[in-house]
Amino acid sequence: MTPESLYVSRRAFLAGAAMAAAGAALAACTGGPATSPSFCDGATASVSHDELGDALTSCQDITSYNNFYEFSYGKESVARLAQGFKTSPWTVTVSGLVDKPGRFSVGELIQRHQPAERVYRMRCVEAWSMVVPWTGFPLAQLLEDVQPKAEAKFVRFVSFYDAKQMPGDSSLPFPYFEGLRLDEARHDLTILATGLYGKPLPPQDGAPIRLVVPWKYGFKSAKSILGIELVDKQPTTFWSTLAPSEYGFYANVNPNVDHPRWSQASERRIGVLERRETLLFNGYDEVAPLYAGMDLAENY
Ligand SMILES: Nc1nc2c(c(=O)[nH]1)N[C@H]1C(S)=C(S)[C@@H](COP(=O)(O)O)O[C@H]1N2
Ligand SMILES: [Mo]
Repeated sequence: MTPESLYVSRRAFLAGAAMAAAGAALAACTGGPATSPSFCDGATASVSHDELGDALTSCQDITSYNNFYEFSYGKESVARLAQGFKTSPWTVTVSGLVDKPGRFSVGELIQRHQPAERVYRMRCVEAWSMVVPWTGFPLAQLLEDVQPKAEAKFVRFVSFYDAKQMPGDSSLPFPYFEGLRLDEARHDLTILATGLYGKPLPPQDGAPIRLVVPWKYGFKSAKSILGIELVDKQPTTFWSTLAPSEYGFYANVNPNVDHPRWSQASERRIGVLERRETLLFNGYDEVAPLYAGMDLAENY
C-alpha cells in the first residue's frame, strides 16, 4: 500500500466511523434502525409542516418505529418482520346494518374515492407522537355508499390476521378489532389511509388500507383492515378487552386524563428533543361537539 492509499482509506474509515456513530445516536433518539431506504427514496409530501407549524416526521422514522403486535412487540423489528406480508389482492367487506353491503377491492376503493394527502398528528397512548402525511379518503364516503340503516349506531373494524405470516405473540386475541361511534366514523377527519409520503402504505404501517382517527390515541387506528361492520351496540375493542381499566372505548387524546402507566400531560415527538404539551383532542378542536355534555374522564 502507498502512503496515500493508506491515508485515504484511513480518512474514509474515520469518516465512516463518524457517520456510523452519528447514525447510532440518531437511531437511539428516534427509536430505531432505519428500514430499507428504498421505500423512502422518492418519498414526497406537499408541505413540510402541519397546520400548527410542526415539522413532518421523517419517512424513515414513520416506517421504522411501529406498533403492530401481529408482527412483534418490538417497534423496531416490525418493518423487517412485515417485509414479505402479502397485501394484494385485498378485499374489504362492509356488512351489518346497511342497505347495500359490499365487498370492495382496495383498487376499486382507490379508483372511486381518489385518496388525497392528509397531514395528521399521530399520538400513541405511550406518549410519543409523529406528524404523518397520509394519503386517504373520508370513511364517510364509503359509509355513504353502503347506506347505514337507522338502527346502525357504531362501526366495528376487524384487521387481517394470519399466524403463518405474522410471527407476533399468538396468545393475543387476534384478529385486532376496534370500533367508533357512527358520528365519529362519519366525521370528515376520519379517513381510510392507503398511502403515506406519496406512496402506497408499507406493510408495517398497515398496508394496504388502515383507519386513521387523528384525535384519538393511535390504537384506535386499526391497520390492515378486512372488515367494516355497522352495528347497533357499542362494540368491544382489542385493548379494552385485554385491559379494561387502561383502555376505554373513546380513547380521545386528553392531557387531563392519565393512563395508569403513562401521564398524558406531555408527549415526545419522534425526532424532536424537547417534550411538548399534549393538546386536547390532539389539537383537533373541531371534534369537540361530538362529545358535548360527556364526561371525558368517565368515558376514557
Ligand atoms: N392491527 C393492528 N392495528 C394497530 C396496531 C396493532 O398492533 N395491530 N397498533 C396500534 C397502535 S398502538 C398504534 S400507536 C398505531 C401505530 O401506527 P404506525 O405504526 O403507522 O405509526 O397503530 C395502531 N393500529
Ligand atoms: Mo399506540
